[in-house]
Amino acid sequence: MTKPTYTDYFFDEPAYNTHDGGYVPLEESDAPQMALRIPPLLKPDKETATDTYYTVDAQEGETQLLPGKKTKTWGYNTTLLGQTLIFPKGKTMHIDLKNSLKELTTFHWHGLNVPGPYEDGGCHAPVYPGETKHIDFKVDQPAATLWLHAHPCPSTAEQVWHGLAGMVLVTDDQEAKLPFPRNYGVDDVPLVLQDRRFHEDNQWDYNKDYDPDGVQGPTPMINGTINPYFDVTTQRIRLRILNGANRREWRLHFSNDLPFTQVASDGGVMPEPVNFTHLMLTCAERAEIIVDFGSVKPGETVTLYSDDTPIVRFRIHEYEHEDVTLPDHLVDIPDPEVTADTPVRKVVMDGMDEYVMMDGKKFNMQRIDARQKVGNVEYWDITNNNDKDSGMVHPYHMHGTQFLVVSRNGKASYPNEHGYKDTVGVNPGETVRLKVRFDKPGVFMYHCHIIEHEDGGMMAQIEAYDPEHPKTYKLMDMDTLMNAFAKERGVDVKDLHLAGMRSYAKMGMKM
Ligand SMILES: [Cu+2]
Repeated sequence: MTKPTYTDYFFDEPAYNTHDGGYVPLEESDAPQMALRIPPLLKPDKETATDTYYTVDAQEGETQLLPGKKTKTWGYNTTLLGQTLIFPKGKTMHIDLKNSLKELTTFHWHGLNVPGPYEDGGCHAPVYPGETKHIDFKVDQPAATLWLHAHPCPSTAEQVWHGLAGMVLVTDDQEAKLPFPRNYGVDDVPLVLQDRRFHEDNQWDYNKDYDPDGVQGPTPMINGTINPYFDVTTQRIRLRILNGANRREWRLHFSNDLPFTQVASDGGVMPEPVNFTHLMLTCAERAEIIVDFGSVKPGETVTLYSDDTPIVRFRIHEYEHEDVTLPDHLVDIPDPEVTADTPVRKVVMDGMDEYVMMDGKKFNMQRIDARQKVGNVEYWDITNNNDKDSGMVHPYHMHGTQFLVVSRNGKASYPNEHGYKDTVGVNPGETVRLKVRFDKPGVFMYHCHIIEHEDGGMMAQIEAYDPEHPKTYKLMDMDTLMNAFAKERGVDVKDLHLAGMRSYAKMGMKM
């Protein structure tokens, strides 16, 4: 059976962020082309058959992004973005979280099924400057492309903008048996998609570029590279694409509409591969795609675009021909059973600009908005209340779980949404039904992943509880965090400016 090749982006076109007055279109930089940076693999401090020890160090530095002055950037174990961590399924990880920055941060493992809120690393788990905290957890989920990013509300957006975002690859035996390229950096390549605006002396200026609907820049930055090219030396490559932008959607396609195959989404390998010529990713979503250059001659270049802007040039070199057909069925994934009594929970993402809310409220760190028993399955109906013609797609993300996308406005979910996900784009006026189960206890956040919306309060939190082992959590509060930020920045708390604060102020609400 020949599988269809999808040629559109699925999403409602009027909801593309291009309609908004504040939208910043991408522009090709006139900087000289540079080899795509490949984030190095982070070397474990120690490794045994069952345990791996890492130190993740959040640090400041300078990175040569454009000719001339280096740009001040932040990163994990490097000056920008991160070194890639490998988490083999079944192993116990022991991680020192070191903060070498001048201000507090947190280490959030986006997509990782670990207990919350401390291991998960949201706003309740600050690591103060000069401090090292330690976490341990067992890797308990299938192979997937996850990521690590800062999550210190209400300054998550600014810290991610500075560069605190790294790749995390979960590996397992099942994925290892599939005919996928997996030679890291050669034919298995992470692709972190971000955008920045360069100001005087090649510097970034988050506050100058601030937009409550999400900060954007005109210049594509891929793995922290401006105008990158990648030398292709194999017929097929696997791209692990992460939308690491604060707000931008990426509408991806190759030159000559070269088709490609998506094999994994946020939570891992999909039951079936899906063929595309065009793919849209909303913020924080991941897609692993396999591109076959078998129809391209050595010496030619295949360009990856977002809309009409080139973002990576793949220079095709001599390669050994291979004849690999992906199976029609890749993996079986568990589909938790539901009954007529399965509860339906309703979540509403509301507003734009500073007026964003979740269920009519702005986020409050001390308030638990919902509770769900560990191991129970519930439907979650996520509604985007924005106006159909003038609203935005809100990428909805949950900590502490990978969910299934059941339907969109009662109709079938998109063909590449049949695997596990942790982030899903919800169109204006749409309700997306999810099937949600928590396997680990904790307090977990759920929110819009346009990071400025999250900082502005389009966020809530749930306690996943185990009645057999009740727990109490020490939840952080905004005053403590704001006082800490003020002290670290050497300003009075009334003169402190963090991204989300003005959204609360504008609505007359306290954080
Ligand atoms: Cu949003």
